[in-house]
Amino acid sequence: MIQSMRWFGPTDPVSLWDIRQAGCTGVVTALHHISNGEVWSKDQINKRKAKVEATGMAWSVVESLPVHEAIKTQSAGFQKYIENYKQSIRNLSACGINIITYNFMPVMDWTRTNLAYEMPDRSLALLYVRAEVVAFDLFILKRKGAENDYSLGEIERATERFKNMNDAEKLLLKQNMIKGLPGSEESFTIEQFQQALDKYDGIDSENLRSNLIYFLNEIIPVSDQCNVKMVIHPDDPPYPLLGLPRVVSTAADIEKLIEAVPSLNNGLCFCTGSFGVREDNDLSKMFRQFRDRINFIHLRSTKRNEFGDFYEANHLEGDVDMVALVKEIVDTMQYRKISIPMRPDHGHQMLDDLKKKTNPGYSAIGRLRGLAELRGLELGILRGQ
Ligand code: DNO
Repeated sequence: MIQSMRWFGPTDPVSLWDIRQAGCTGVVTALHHISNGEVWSKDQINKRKAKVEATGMAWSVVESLPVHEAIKTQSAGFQKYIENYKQSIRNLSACGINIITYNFMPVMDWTRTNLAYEMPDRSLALLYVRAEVVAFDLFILKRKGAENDYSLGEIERATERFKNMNDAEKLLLKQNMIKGLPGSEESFTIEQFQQALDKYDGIDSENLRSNLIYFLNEIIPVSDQCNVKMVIHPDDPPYPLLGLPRVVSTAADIEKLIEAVPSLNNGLCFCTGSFGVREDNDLSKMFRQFRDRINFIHLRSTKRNEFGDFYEANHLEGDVDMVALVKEIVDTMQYRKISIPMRPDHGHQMLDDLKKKTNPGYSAIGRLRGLAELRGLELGILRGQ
């Protein structure tokens, strides 16, 4: 695998040299300073590329070229945003960058309720507590009709949880839900958040899927022309949230996208941490099924419980059978005769990073630990053949 790490650009507390010292040859980055919907110019792309290359690494993957909300809802201006998107693909290709990640999650990108969950070894992990999401929905956002989306048991657990939270905890939960985690393009006040949700009134999963397929039919021919691999990131977590549909959560979802737009450039960012939250997602099987179009890999594990909660485990622990999966990846790379870019996704905040202000999930040392373990695992598998 091409070992890479995500870099949020010049304001990231983790430097490119830190990433190089972690043993990476690839950098995953995006032009976060350009607002969502604008064209990425060749000039801006080349500037970023030169920064990365000055440290002896390559800009291996774009994560993400964001999809404007108007495209997801097909509302005013969406065609213009699609044209801009196509131009950004062309510009990236002209600058020699040919793997582009994006997602199609309505309103919110990845979501967690607690960004500092203490593990037994005192490192801090990211946690998702379903009762807290339900409590946010029912008692903070007070979304109309929210109670119809949950079972009685879920409402009871949420009520109980909310009763036991103090004001500071409630405020923190609200911020975690609406402020946007690192890499998310959106950040809201509660009123803006409700307005953003309202735009999905009347858009169910079939409408969203059809808007995604429309978008793919527009952009994949462009990526075919300029030899760019588009990779969609799955929903995180992989199910509907706050009444919003999500359509990239399971193998069946991916199959529908491929059936509609078969080009191999209509590809997948295989994120084990996102897919792995669902027990019905058989990761090794899915990897094999989509192996011809997986062109970027996020490796991470989660540990779930029966209530739909999960925390981010160490990379080789939790519910993801990482050994089986990396074997599958090695096999695929040999069959395709390529090396696929991979990044250790997230990591615990640990050691010296506990004293620092870090981007949740993206501190240096936890990711370095994950990468080192994964690198060893891959080498062990290769040598054992
Ligand atoms: C979270 C990330 C996501 C991902 C986007 C891709 O840590 O994996 O924010 O970058 O969903 O568009």
